Amino acid sequence: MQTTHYGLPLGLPEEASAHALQLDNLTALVHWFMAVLFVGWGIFFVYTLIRFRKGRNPVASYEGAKGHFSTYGEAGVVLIEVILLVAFAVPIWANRVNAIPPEQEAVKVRVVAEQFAWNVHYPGADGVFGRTDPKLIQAGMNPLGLDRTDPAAADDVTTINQLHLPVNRKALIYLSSKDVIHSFFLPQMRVKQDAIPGMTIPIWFEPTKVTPAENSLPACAVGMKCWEIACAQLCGITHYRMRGYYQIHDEAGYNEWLAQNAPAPQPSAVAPLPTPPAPTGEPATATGAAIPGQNPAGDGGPAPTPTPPSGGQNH
Ligand SMILES: [Cu+2]
Repeated sequence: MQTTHYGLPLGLPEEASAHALQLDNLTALVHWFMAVLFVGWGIFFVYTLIRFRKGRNPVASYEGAKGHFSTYGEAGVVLIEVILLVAFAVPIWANRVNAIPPEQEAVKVRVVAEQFAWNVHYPGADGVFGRTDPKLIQAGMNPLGLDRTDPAAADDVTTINQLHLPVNRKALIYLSSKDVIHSFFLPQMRVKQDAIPGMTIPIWFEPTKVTPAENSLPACAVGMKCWEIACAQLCGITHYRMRGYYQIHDEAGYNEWLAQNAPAPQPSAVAPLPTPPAPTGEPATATGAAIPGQNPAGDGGPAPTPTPPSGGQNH
């Protein structure tokens, strides 16, 4: 099972995305390059110990080296590095990272990191993400602040710490964070990107392998062998347990998962109508007690607004 790249057993997780092999080959190449530099400079170091030993050079030369060899050498190194950067690194980066596929070609998902979880938002059948509003965020109930009254939000699927994607289709993830800098890491996809508050960063990749059964729920939970969404940025006191899991399905399995998790269509929208808001004898106390507990922002202003949705969710 152990694979090698240019003769090196890197011991990396399996390659399950289209660009994984290229990335691993580059990693191996860089290791070989480092080995050559290490040996080369090691030999040079030993040479200087012998060549400039005290016995042969009792008095240090105050004039130093003559000639232009070192100048040419340094200019040569700069030139090679410029070529590596301009001719290779920048174009490869632009192709792999910045060439974001058109939305209609890709499966698009929003991932919003927070201390200490991954919130995942699918646009649903209409392909449009419903409106979100920080004022609607309720810990546990609505961590994304999704406005279910928005028509585009009616079919949206949300999950916590679960990402599901189809194989052989480009995945386009819009990554952001609610609080601090996190890092979204999918080891088998060879994807790692910082999530930065105030920014929405697109990431794309193409899964090429369906997650093996032993790495899929429920089997993987027992042996802790799930394909993991790891947070690769120390983000707070329980950073270590900021772990989600992700699963790559075949097309049918993915559609089945989506269908199973799609919200029930009409009843929730209809429910508030026949049930008018109960007249509250002590509005200030009742709403005041409910809102701060659910919403850390504690926006006391629009007190009547949060009441109807919570009545609707009871149905
Ligand atoms: Cu984190």
